[in-house]
Amino acid sequence: MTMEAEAEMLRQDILSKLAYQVGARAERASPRDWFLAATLATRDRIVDRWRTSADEVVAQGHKQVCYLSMEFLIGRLLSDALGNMGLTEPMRLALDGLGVDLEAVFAQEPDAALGNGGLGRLAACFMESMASIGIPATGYGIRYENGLFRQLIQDGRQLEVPEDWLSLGNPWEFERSSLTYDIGFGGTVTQDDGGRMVWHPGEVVRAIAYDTPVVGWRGHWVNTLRLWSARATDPLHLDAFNSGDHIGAQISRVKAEAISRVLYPGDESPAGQELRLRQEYFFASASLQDLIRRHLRLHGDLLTLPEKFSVQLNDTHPAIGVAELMRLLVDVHGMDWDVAWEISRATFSYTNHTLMPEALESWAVPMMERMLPRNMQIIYLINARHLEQARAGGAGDALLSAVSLIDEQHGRRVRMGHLAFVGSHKINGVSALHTALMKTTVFAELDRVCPGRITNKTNGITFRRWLMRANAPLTKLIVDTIGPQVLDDTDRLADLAAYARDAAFQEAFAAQRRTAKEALAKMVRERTGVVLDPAALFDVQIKRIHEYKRQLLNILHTVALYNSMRAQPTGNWVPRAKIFAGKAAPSYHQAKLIIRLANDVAKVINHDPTVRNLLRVAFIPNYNVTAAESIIPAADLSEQISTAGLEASGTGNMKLALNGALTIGTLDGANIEISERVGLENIFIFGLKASEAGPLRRDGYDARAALAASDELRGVLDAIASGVFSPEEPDRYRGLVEGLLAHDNFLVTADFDSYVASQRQVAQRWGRPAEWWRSAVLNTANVGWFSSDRTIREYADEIWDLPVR
Ligand code: 26V
Repeated sequence: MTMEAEAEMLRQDILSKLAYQVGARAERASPRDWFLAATLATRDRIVDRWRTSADEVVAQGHKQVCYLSMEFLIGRLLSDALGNMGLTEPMRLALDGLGVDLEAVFAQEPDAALGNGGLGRLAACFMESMASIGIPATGYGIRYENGLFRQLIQDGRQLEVPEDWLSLGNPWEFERSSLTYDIGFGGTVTQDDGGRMVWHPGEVVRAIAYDTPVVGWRGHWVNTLRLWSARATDPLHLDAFNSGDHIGAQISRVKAEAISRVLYPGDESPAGQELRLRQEYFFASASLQDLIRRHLRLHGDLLTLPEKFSVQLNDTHPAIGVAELMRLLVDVHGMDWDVAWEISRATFSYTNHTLMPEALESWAVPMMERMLPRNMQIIYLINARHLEQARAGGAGDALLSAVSLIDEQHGRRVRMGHLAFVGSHKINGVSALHTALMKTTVFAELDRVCPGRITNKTNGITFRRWLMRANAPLTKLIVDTIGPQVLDDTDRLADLAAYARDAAFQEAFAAQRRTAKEALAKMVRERTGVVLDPAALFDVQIKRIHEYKRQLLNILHTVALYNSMRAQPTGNWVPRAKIFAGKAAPSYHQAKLIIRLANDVAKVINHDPTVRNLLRVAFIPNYNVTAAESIIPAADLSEQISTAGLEASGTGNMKLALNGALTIGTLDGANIEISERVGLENIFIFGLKASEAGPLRRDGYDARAALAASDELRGVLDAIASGVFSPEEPDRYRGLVEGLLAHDNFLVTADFDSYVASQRQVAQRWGRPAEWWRSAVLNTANVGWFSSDRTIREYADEIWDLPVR
């Protein structure tokens, strides 16, 4: 079909959707109406492939993946879906003919922020890659009515307001009102005459499925993202209502439906609340009940479950599923315990995303007993057998208490990481370093008792979203240079290396960057009032705000630059724009203080005429997937400066390098593997290594030596502590600076000098454009391996035992 013919058909469909589904007239349709109509027309085209994909799974009996994740940070879907279907240009043409601008339509779509950060975005990239490779998969999660909060910056401070992505309707989802499962909570457990355990829940909540199609590259395969929404089983609570207790009737409904109301906004610090455990059990149970129903329908016999399904646990959030699958197999389906355990372990595998001790989930035993009495009994049974085996293998008391599913040290808690580990046949880390550290820290003892299960799967990103869509002009340049095969095989990016020294190519590469920077400068001006010079070096740190990620180190460097520039305003400075974006957990006071400091520093620097053409600082509010898509193509320098050993992988590091930003970073997470591929000449590595930082942190690092040795550091900390950036409240940051000197847990002062020295090399390289752009091109050329298609192939091969087509 010609593009014009395709566009004409789309146009007719859009008009029909507009009239009959949106109920609007073309003459008076709002941008939102056009978005709905265009999306519905796109969705129709995906649905046909969705059905043929599902039919093929049935006909061929393919093995399938269930990806269980509390978070799917999918962002906007329309441009992704059109791009993968090859319909972007036909759609542009179709809308042009109606006097509607495609980009304006894209801008109408709310950003679905059903996740906090890296873990949730990884789940979204994986879903796209599984569809692109043609691996049958279902993503299971929660349909939060409110995703991650929207961040406002007011007087330099983070303010959280609710995000209501569903308020105007969601044209992507299909409500499956007949696909529901009942989820029990509380109550009692009895034994029936046959000896079977019977759970009588005190409360039952209904899970309703909402399906969203996930279309792969070139539209060959479509998978499903199935998100559960909570409903009261008896919404009116008629008994209570009729007896006059109108309020009581409402309360139980509200309590049930609260389960899918809102995403927990904390990342890396476990929310001890009951609601969180209710969310986890709710979605794990619904997903596993659905899995069993699907398996029985297709294959009839639960004994073959691991041959036909693999269940990946995305961190410990769905780990209660290990006990739940046992409950379903043994109690509900009457299977023998040992057989059920074999099947469970062969079905489950678990990905760990963080070693931070405070992020390892554990639940108080009394709460588990109250909320999930039968699951708690099952956990005890699993633990008894697990400890018995360990003892038989020669484990002594110390080892037994370390590998026990119950932590007896901290008031009896269930260790969810241990439960996931024991219940899985494979456990993976997300970068080579992270996996190695897993083996020597959190899972050292379990690795001894259950050897051979730990494996590495270095993270990846989908190039469709993070290169082709986010940076269409660069993609076009690449395709024009090395041919279109690169669109289907990311390894072909390596062919760009031949052009790294080519002056004309460098110029074209730099011109693309310049265009993206102009667009970002416009956005920053509109959203913050800060004026950025597109000719300046755009130095970018975008990620959740966390002490271990060390935005503070970057701010200290900003102040160091400022001090030096003011001391020598006519010096030979490289103009820089320091760009920050990221959200802090609402209860994470230190992280919020860092946001405030960044904004206060920005305010003073941006108003100081001495550095007007040399230094600007912008904090872009409300960082999300959509913001990332416009910041990443405009970045010259990528800040990946976590304390070594603490960032499990990072994936923003990959997105920025792919788009040709140079990394300044520590030897942490996937930075190490990036440096191995781009070459140490094309990356700026500084600071302590994990092998040095780990012991230093454990033994208690003393910042005073670093302070005594560095005039520059003293100058920076003095300025901040004395109120240079908070003149209206000079002591605002005194505590922060004193805290840093008293207990610098993340070794900010230890790495400061090395970081500043490395930043000087950055500036020198920028001053030699031919070298800079050569390095930039080599970054893009050498990171093809970080495609999530590669990661998924490794999972398929080594964890899921799936043939990859
Ligand atoms: C943990 C918790 C703890 C309980 C309360 C709510 C909550 C929400 C999210 C998380 C997980 C945060 C872990 C996370 O996002 N880790 C990141 O995972 C990325 C993908 O593997 C990886 O690249 C990052 O280095 C890692 O920080």
